Order: sequence, then C-alpha cells, then structure tokens
Amino acid sequence: MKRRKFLKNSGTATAALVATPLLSSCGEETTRPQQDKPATTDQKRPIAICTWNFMNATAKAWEVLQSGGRALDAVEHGVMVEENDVNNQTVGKGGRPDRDGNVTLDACIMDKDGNCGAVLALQNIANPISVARKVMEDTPHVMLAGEGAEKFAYEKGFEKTDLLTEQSRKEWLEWKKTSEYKPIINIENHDTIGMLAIDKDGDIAGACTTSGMAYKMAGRVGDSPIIGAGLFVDNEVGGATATGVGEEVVRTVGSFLIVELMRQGKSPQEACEEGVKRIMAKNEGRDDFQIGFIAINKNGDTGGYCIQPGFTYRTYSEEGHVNHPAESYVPA
Ligand code: SD4
Repeated sequence: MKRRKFLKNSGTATAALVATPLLSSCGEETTRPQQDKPATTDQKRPIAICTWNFMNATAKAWEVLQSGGRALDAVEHGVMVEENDVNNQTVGKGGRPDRDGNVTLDACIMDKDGNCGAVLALQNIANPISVARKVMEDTPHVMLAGEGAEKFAYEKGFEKTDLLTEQSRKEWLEWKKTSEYKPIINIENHDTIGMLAIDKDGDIAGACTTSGMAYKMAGRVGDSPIIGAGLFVDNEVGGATATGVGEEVVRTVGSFLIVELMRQGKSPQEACEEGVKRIMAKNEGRDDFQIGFIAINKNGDTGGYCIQPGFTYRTYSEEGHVNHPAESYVPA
C-alpha cells in the first residue's frame, strides 16, 4: 500500500514535446529533435544524478550503468573523476587545505542494502571514496577517521599521495594574510560532489566526497562523510545528498530528512525544498551561506533546491545528459 501511495505521489513522466540534450562522443551537449513521449509510470532507469555541473562524473557513471553495472560501482567511479581532477579545489587531490595547510578528505558511500562506509579527515590518499567502500565491505565498522583511516588505506594497497597542489598552496598562503573564515557563496568551498544512481535492476546507491570547507580548523569534519547528513539512501524510497556549509546540513540531518519526506509522499523536488526550509527556520535573519540538496526517488524522478542562486545539478539517463539550474530560496 505504501509503495502504491508513493508511486502515485511521485508524479509520472508527462507526455511532452521536449528538446532533450544528449552527450555526443566528444563530450559536448547536443540537442535531439523534439518528439512525443508517451506518459508512463515506468521507472526511469538507469539514471545518475550529481551535485554541480560535473559532466565528466555523470558521463563516467553512465558508462558503468549503461554497460549493465551496479549503481554502487557507478557512484564510486563517477565521483572518482572529481577526486582525480586537481582543478576541483573542493574534492580529492588539489583540494584546499585546512588552516594549517593540510588537505584532509571526507567521503562516504551507501548501497541498496543500507550498508555504508565513511572516512573522515583522511590525509595523503587520493581516492577517499574507494577507502570508504573498503570500510563498508572489509571492516565491521562504518567510519574510520584520521590516522586510523590512513593506516587502513595503506593496508588495502592505496598509495601515499601529496594532495596539496601548488595552486591550493599559493591560495592558502594568501588566505593566511588575513585568516578570515568567510566562504564565498558558490565559489569558494562549494564543489563537493554527491552522486546518486539507479541501475538497471532498480537498485539505488550514493556517494559523497569532499575536501571540506577551505581553511577549516584542523580536525573539522562536515556533513559529507556523515550518513544521514551529507548522504542517505533507502532502496525502498530513494536517495539524497548535499553540498554547502556542512554544519547546517548536520543540524537537520538533511539527507535523511529528505528521504523520509519522500517516503511520506513528497516528490524529490518538494522534499529538497522542505529540507532547505528546515535549515532556514533554524537560521532566522541569515541567508548568507549556500546549501544545495539533490534527490532521486525509486521511480527515477529527480529534484534539487538550494539557498542561494547558482547551484546546478546534472542528470544522465536515456532522456539525455542535462545540467539543471536549481531553484533557490533566495530569489535569483
Ligand atoms: C563540508 N559540505 O565539508 C562540505 C563542503 C561542500 O561544496 O559541500 N562544499 O561542509
């Protein structure tokens, strides 16, 4: 009964004349001719969705999904693209350091069975999401932090890597001149990748990985590796993930909240909007920070919402490879 109610409320794909962007072989968005699509209640799958306009990450996830791979592999390999991109200064190698000059990484992963793994404040390892997966699969624990996580990574064969690039080091030295901790909305500190996917079997998984807020205090951990806050997946219902000022997401256990709202019948879009509103209710008179949520339900419907204009999210499915500007609490 619950399932029927959920499907009813989740909205169906409507028949529409749409121009749908596609990814060409060279990675550029193209537009396919307009066509009629019949209304359907079928699940949209496979599908991948991620925070921000990380088209190479969704393209990688799609490659895994399209070849029949599992959602869990799709999200792991998808977010690794950003971990490996040194130009993304909020994820993996190239990430901005804490105020002592150390790059410390946070990541978590969750599968269809509610299994999960996370690493917190991990140093010297380029792919924290893969270490998080090993925590999930090869240990009796959910979270490993700091030196313990690093030691575990070496035991599992991960290589020691210097994560601080020259660019991030230069910016940190510049920052030290004033040492002001005031993240610039949408620019500084906001490129964390959270990804959700549904595979051909209809199973959902999620991953989230970040270097956290630039110039954070040593030892600070945000929402991204915290199951329920930065990421949550329930294979019966859907998944959600977050980007932005992690402290605020933790205060409302944002991703868990959004999944529970979808369980109660809200669409992914409505649930993300309510998630942001709960945060704003706890911050009366303040909107000078950014949070972006994305969500997917079991049907493959997606949504996203943020506080400040400027947040976008990407989807990749049979319907195309699309960048969606999210609506915002603060009007554009
Ligand atoms: C954190 N949520 O550590 C992360 C930062 C972030 O895009 O999302 N940046 O709080």
